[in-house]
Amino acid sequence: MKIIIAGGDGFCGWPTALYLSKQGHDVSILDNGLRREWDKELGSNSLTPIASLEERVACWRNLTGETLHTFIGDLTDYTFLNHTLNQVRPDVFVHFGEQRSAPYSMIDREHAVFTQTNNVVGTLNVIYAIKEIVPDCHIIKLGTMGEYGTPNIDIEEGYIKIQHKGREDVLPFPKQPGSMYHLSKVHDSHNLMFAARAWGLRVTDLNQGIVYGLHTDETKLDPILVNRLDYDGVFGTALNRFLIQAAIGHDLTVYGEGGQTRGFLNIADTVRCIEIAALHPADPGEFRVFNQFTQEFSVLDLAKKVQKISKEEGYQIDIAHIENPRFEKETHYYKASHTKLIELGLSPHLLTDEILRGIFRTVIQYKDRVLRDNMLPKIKW
Ligand code: NAD
Ligand code: USQ
Repeated sequence: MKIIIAGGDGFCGWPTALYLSKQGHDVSILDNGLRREWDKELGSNSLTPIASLEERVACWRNLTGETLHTFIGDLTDYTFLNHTLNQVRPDVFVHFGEQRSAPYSMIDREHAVFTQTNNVVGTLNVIYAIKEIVPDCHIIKLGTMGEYGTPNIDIEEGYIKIQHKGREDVLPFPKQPGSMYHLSKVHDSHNLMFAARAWGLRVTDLNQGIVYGLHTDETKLDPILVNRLDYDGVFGTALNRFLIQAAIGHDLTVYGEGGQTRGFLNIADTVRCIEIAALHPADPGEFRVFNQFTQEFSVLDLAKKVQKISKEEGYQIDIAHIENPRFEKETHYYKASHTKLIELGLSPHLLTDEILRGIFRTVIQYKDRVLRDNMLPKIKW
């Protein structure tokens, strides 16, 4: 298949591009390089030293003989997007290309407006360009489990059957997102659902949980191919942050009580989930939702797991319950359905001690690059 990966220079997009290229697909990366600029704005860095996109692509070609085409530009630039789609005429458009940090979106009004404009306008442009140029192309859009929030009932995969005043319907599952970023994903979902219904587009919305790990089989092949890994208080995510904190002897920063429970998955499962969605496209007019995670954990559970593994590796680390910078529930019910990707063939990499130890040993190699001042959260809402 001809596949465009928007956001293909990022944490999820880069390993996905490599993986799909290795499976024999003709892969094009579209990215505006903004993620690298946000590091400069925040005075931060990736734990791993990442090569430029040009170096990455050249290395992959030298190693495998495969070409990753690159289109450097912004999804909010319709002319650029139009040109790219006309040139590639993709069968699948994988959309990772958004501002994805909840704290970044909550810095101030400007960052909230930027996040929602970037994400919502970018996705609207994708919808219109595909409708105009390649209406049969399957849009695989990265949503987030955080669109649902933490309701006091089981979370379904996208839709819920509701009985009301003697009548019944299957309706989109209620959304209660927790940041301006998570809200942007809800707006995207609504726009995509409308486009599928109104114009017959094929859409899969992947409500992904929090991704952990960094390496896939492909990114391990050469240091130039290494994936980025965020650890700061803005872009770093739970579990990856805890592992890196343990590596530098920093207390594990559990926010508040730590009962916040979320869905998690290994980066190796992210790339496979995209492949599965691509191999089983949504029908024309279908807006399909998969909950893309493999296990649920509370953040305190994860901190305890990291504490145990690091102790076995000779690092004595404390868990600190620091003041929660976020507006969110710290103890709540959480049970989310996630069967559809499994039914289509996903065999998850579950979080064993072995896997955790492997990631810990990897991050240890890079620990001298950590900027300690960036570890504590500074953005509150
Ligand atoms: P990332 O920031 O590492 O990568 C996103 C990439 O998109 C970056 O390379 C950035 O430069 C590019 N980008 C952003 N806006 C763009 C635009 N307007 N035009 C072109 N390129 C643009 O993020 P990630 O962790 O790889 O996440 C990818 C997607 O997966 C996001 O949509 C995110 O919401 C979703 N997601 C991520 C996680 C996670 O734990 N990382 C979990 C759930 C969902
Ligand atoms: N948390 C801590 N300590 C930390 C960091 C986070 O306790 O040091 C807590 C947060 O308060 C929150 C939970 O861990 O309750 C998750 O926070 P996170 O920063 O790991 O994840 P989140 O802000 O939800 O965002 C990340 C990605 C985002 C993606 C989302 C998936 O950045 O792109 O959409 O995970 S989900 O959480 O399912 O919505």
